[in-house]
Amino acid sequence: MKLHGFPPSPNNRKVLAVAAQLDLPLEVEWVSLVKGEQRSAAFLELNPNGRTPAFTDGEVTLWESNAILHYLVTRKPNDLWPDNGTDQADVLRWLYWEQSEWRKGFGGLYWENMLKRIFGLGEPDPAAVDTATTEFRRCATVLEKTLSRQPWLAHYGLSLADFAIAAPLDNAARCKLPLAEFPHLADWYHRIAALPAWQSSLPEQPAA
Ligand SMILES: N[C@@H](CCC(=O)N[C@@H](CS)C(=O)NCC(=O)O)C(=O)O
Repeated sequence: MKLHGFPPSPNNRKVLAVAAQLDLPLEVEWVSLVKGEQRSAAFLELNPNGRTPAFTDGEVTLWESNAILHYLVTRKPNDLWPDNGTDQADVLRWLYWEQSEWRKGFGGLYWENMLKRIFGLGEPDPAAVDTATTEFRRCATVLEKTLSRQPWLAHYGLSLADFAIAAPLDNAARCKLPLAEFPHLADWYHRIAALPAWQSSLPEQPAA
């Protein structure tokens, strides 16, 4: 199994962490977003969207990070994907939310406070930082409410949803995500970050 991607970015990071948690061997072929390698002809053969990650396993080629997570959990028995339909719907709800809402929740601050510098596009714009901070707070409030009632995002226990949604929080300090305003969310992230699989799959971060 091979991840073709840029390990530090959240949609790639989650794949590395889930593979480590399941103890599945996963090779990594770096596709540098900093160098624009996601637009190379070779990468577009794997993912015509020109976005990372792409994933291959023998004849199988997949893109969309959450589909890749689902592929991984079907490889061996595990608890990250539940076996009854109600719990599956609970996990899926969070995976869809991650792609539709959470992406916007952290994405603005990622861009302003980290990615602009990495791409040499200048300093954060204060007005954009304000808007992005409001968006982060909107999404973080949803997580905070859930995590004030239960230890993990899905009712039944630790699941793919936790791995997918925790992935961007590795860069909380660098991106100035106001995580400390959300104590249950911060505590949940620290519990995930303490998992041996999370630690063993921590990627190298690009320099600004
Ligand atoms: N829905 C896609 C999103 C993929 C995505 O946005 N990947 C980012 C990195 S996290 C990327 O490759 N961006 C580079 C670009 O858009 O040029 C997934 O979950 O795989």
